[in-house]
Amino acid sequence: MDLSNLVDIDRYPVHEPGSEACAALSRQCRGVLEETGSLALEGFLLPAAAARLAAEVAPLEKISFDVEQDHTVYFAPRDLSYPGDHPKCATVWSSKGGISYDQIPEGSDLAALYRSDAIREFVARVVGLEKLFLHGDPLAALNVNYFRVGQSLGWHFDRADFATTLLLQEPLAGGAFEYYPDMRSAAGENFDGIAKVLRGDAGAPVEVPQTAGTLSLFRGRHALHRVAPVGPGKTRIVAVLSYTRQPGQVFQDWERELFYGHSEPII
Ligand SMILES: O=C(O)CCC(=O)C(=O)O
Ligand SMILES: [Fe+2]
Repeated sequence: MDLSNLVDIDRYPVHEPGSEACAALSRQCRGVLEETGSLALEGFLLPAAAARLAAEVAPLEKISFDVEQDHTVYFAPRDLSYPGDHPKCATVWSSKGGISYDQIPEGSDLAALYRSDAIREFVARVVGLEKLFLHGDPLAALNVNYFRVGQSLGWHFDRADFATTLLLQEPLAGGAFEYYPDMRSAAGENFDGIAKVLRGDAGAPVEVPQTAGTLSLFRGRHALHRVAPVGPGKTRIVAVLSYTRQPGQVFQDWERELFYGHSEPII
């Protein structure tokens, strides 16, 4: 596909994976991601393309599936053998609407961008993998999330190695993606540090600079992160592009029900 109508290829020459320009960009991005755990490519989408992609999915907000839950930072059930303010027991609140891959129009630019070999190859290089595959699940592969006024994603760790998101519409107020790098490590859970964040005692988090059209890669296994509550005015609309190391990965029906409110593709 021709990425030049979507991506600012002068700044981000991802369209020619074999070129030295793309190799240099990938190396540079990989360095930033390895060093900070986060990479935000502002203006990855051309402004007109960002507006077009947002317009493609804005009408779908009304059919989005709302998920609201109290959960621990691990998304594991509360362990009541710990005190209430311990990270294993304390809960945070999350609320957002989402649509699944089957609900995103087949011919949309957003779906085309997700399926682009060049972009997938670029992401693989940046995260240091030889190859990535499109997620095999007909619902989970590509999602769009809507955070309306008051909605947010509470502090949490991801289970996946990395996440790839594309901000399509920035809120007028609030809704920042915030994180504390290296909050935990393979060597230590740092419950005290996490408890401080939950108490609001940890000092300012790092904020990922995201504007409409920003492509972000984030390593959230050890970085505690959240989407701050969105203020009034505009919904935060973000696409989540899922890639996997192995082909053919799918969700269980119960997982689809839980995340999307349906388990069979709708369209
Ligand atoms: O909405 C985003 O920018 C990413 C949210 C996030 O951390 C997640 O989905 O795990
Ligand atoms: Fe996350």
